[in-house]
Amino acid sequence: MKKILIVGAGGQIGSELVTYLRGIYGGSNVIAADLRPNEKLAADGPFVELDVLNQNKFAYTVHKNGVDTIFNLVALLSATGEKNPQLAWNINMGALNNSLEIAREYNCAVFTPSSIGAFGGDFPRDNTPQDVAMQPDTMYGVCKVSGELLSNYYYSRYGVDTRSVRFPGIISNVTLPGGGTTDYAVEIYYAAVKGEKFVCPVRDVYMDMMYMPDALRAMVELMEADPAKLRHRNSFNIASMSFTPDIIYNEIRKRIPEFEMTYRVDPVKQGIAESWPNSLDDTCAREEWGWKPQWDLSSMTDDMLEAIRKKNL
Ligand code: AKB
Repeated sequence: MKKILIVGAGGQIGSELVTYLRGIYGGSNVIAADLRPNEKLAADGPFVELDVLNQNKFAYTVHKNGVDTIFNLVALLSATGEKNPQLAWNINMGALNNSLEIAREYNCAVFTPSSIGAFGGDFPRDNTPQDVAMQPDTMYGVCKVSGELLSNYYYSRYGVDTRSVRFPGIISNVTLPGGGTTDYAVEIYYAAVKGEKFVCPVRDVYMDMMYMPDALRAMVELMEADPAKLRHRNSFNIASMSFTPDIIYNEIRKRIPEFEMTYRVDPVKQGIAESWPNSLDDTCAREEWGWKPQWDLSSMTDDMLEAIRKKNL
């Protein structure tokens, strides 16, 4: 990776990935692109206002800057996707299709995250294997499975170096997520620090989660991995922790005993959460490129509370 373009850079993952990659590869080698202007991302490196569905402008940006790696982070998430499935398909698949076509033309590697949302239907909920039938119930999941297949196709048919992980819910303290089923696990920390009662939209359901520093490291380690060792490409199960709302609530209460949580279940989010794995088996990622998480619920909770307190909200 020498010249990197991150599309969808203004989102929850992108806004931190830009900083992380600039720290590794140098500010001028990491171009951030987003639909909307973003002063923060433009402050310490190149920034392009880009609608990824505009294939000509996307291709021009890659060509003009000699880009060799594209991180495609454009996506409508699971809960938003259910409000407007056609829009979710057009954006999620349009961004991926353009990324792959441009990568084919300009010889780029492509990283596109898949998700625990790719699973659905009848499959083992606990320790969900890497390779299992995937019949997702959401448009987000349909896009993720289609994206995995399309990315593998571009690799086998055209030799495009496509790689991906199935992200759990990502927990972070820089940019808020939006429209996801796992968003509660970020929002709960903000409520706790602000001294507010948290109203949780899902109940008694385990979902895999991951702290952002592990997610950032996973993307770089996979993209830097020796291709000869990869038996899978799109997409690897990765895991670090799995909990229910009660479990994360009690972890926060160990530090803030007066914190209160109540439930107002959102049937759409609850249904989605129940259709996803309780926990993933990430053996293949561990064996093929050395994946190993560094954060657990307790260390993440300490770090999240400290970081959010510093924001003086
Ligand atoms: C969502 O909840 O939709 C996402 C995801 C797990 O992919 N955070």
